[in-house]
Amino acid sequence: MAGNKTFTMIKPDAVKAGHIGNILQQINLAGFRIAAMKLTQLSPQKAGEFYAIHRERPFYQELVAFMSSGPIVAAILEKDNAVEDFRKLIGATDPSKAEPGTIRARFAKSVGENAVHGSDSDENAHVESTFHFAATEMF
Ligand code: IDP
Ligand code: MG
Repeated sequence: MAGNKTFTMIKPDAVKAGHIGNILQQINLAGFRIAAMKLTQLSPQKAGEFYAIHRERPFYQELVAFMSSGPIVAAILEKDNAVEDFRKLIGATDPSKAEPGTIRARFAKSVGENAVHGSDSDENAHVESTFHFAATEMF
């Protein structure tokens, strides 16, 4: 059975551009409940750990530098079928290929600076949530 939680980050490009409010509104209108949320900044080391799965990819250094370049909004979102439904809501990694109306189509600048993160499995949603939040910060 599909889980009911996913993990997201509003990435530094979208925070800098002033899109926090519009992105959260779109997330809420799509039926997700905010179960945890904070404005924070990843150190290069923490960003490297978070994206360790992409260590061998050519864009890894660029990704780590970007994700630690400014504040992010980290959040846990709750809804039936959360992981899959949220991936649909954000659209393809490359915003030029994302469905019109998706968060990345509306707010992302490029394949690297693509406005939001969304977990790709229930297992990773759990790992990523506990990476960012203590039990006392989840509601
Ligand atoms: P996803 O975020 O849609 O799951 P992944 O393939 O898991 O995409 O890549 C993680 C993140 O790495 C992307 O969201 C994006 O910020 C960055 N990234 C992916 N592909 C590229 C690329 O070709 N150039 C630069 N950055 C990339
Ligand atoms: Mg991914």
